[in-house]
Amino acid sequence: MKITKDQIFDFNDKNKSSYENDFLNKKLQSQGKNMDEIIQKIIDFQVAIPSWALGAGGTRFGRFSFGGEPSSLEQKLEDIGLIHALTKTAGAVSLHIPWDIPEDIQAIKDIALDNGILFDAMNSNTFQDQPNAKESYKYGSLNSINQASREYAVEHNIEVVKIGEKLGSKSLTVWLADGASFPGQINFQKALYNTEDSLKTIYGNMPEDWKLFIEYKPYEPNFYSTTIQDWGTSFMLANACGDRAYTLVDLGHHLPNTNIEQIVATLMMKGKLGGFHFNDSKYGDDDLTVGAIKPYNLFLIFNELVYGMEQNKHNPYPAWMIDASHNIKDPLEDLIQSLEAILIAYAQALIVDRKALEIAQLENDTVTCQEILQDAYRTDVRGLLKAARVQSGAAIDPLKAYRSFNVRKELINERGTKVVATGL
Ligand code: PSV
Ligand code: MN
Ligand code: MN
Repeated sequence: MKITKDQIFDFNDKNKSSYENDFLNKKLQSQGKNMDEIIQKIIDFQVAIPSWALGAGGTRFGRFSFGGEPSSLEQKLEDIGLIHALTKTAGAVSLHIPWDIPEDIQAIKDIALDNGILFDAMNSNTFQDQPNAKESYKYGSLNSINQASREYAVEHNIEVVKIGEKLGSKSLTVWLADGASFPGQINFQKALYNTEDSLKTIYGNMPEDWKLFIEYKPYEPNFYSTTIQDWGTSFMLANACGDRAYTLVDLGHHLPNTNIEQIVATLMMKGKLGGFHFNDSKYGDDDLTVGAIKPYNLFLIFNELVYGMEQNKHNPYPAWMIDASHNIKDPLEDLIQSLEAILIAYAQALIVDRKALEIAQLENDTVTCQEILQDAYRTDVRGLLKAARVQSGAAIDPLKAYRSFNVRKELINERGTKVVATGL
């Protein structure tokens, strides 16, 4: 199925009455801000969709089919194309190897081009043993005490880079399940040493214009220790690798109540925030829809991201990706909801009165500081998103358009009720 420009145009024509930005425009002008520039920033914000977010939902306890799931990489790209046609915010895909090994590279590139999709970071997989694997990752991969497993994992990452090069990707994300489930199981220092050594080898084998993103996570699947447990460990490893190695922040990879916005600020100040995975959580790495649980927290994080993007020019523009799971929802609807939450938080951060905030901070006027942030957070910025969408050719209300175009029904008609097993 393909959504045409005419369909979107007709939909927008029927739904155009619903937004009004005059009041907000006056307010922004009084702060010396230009609303058109803010709208342009919203249009420019593109978030990669991971290929594993499009299949049947659920958890390791069970997966539930909803019908019309993509059963090939081609179909996954088509699904992202649908989301991109509706939102104009999902112009990239993040692939996972070996879940997504492209058989015909040119054909895959053609489909991506046709749908306006770029290839963002490649993800390697050294947390599962594949059928016919020569070595096992049962006791670790890049950190393994077993040299053969380590080398096998390094080789896999180099292979992923090679596939990514053919597709036009420019970065590799490494997330490791490596750690220990019981005290005494591994030697912490040897595990960290081996991880650093392996990452340096991978980094040394990447093309000069590639970036390495090192993801951290405090626990799961190992429940006693994870070798790259926190941003500090990732930062240290990135520094050991070199200039083009960065830390990747995944919102779900923190212990409860961690001050993620402060981590963002620290990394950006040091020019080391490379990648960002969006999701939301109540307890741990729940991978819930972005903004579903803690939208104010998301805003505070975006507040630091916007500040960093404006102030820390030595920090590269971060690679944004959604890393959430839809569980019982239609994945395309869930991704549209996530994109909406991301853009709302971003727009709210863009309208923060930074000059007034700086003055209030200089005066130690804590009350005014809080008022300024909450004023932005409590502003309804959905009109800005609608204006951005009209300008970029997206649907003014992507979720409503998705339903009114009967996308899921069409996909079920085309593809039947297949279930895709890949995914987390
Ligand atoms: C596992 O926690 C995880 O969700 C990480 O966040 C990675 O980014 C993703 O899997 C893909 O490997
Ligand atoms: Mn992640
Ligand atoms: Mn995760």
